[in-house]
Amino acid sequence: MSAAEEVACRQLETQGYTVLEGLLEEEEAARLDARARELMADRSGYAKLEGALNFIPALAPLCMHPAVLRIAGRFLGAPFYLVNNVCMMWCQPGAPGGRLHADWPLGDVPRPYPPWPLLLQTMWMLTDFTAENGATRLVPGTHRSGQPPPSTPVEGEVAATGRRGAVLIWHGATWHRNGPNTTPDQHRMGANAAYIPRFVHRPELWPRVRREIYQRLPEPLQKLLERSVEPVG
Ligand SMILES: O=C(O)CCC(=O)C(=O)O
Repeated sequence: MSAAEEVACRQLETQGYTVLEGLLEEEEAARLDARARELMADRSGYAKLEGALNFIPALAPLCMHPAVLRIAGRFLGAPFYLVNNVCMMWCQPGAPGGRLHADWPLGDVPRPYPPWPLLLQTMWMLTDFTAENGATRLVPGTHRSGQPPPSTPVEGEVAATGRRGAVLIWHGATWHRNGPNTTPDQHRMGANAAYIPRFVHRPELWPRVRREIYQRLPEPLQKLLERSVEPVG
């Protein structure tokens, strides 16, 4: 693991999230952003495209980026899996902020939640993420609370900002939401890929990868998706 990855792991342990800059070429991030926008018709403010690997196979290198896999291995043990295919999350100008939450599968888990992650989340920044354009907001340290967020306002939220090509990684128990996009004209596009340890498995919840797409993916990514591919026939 590189020194930057060690720092990222420490931040994940203490704050529940970290941002690694410059993992993806800015030009490639811009291409993926443009492709996602072409495919997404929803202009309602905060739009999602689930199962995006089926439509944008060029997302594959993000899902199996070696730095992300090393960090995921540290927190999830081996083997771990990619669960949600990939979900594009587009925060359009004027989009309202989301509701603070902890991630699946914690809604089904007795409290206090375990300290180790049942889900490790990544959000690839395909545009710059700024405090104004809807960068994901997180409440540092809340992954250690063992609880979901209260319904009352919470102090100490931080916007996870970064340049196009950075990746935000968070422990699924860290309270978070998309920030509001208060700009008139700046878009925020993220590609979300989530990893689970072997003992967490609910394939019926996630968009399966189409078999013809799966067969063309590199072998390491096929392994990460082997429980998420469409059945034969
Ligand atoms: O789009 C965002 O910044 C937030 C995403 C989110 O809340 C989630 O993936 O659980």
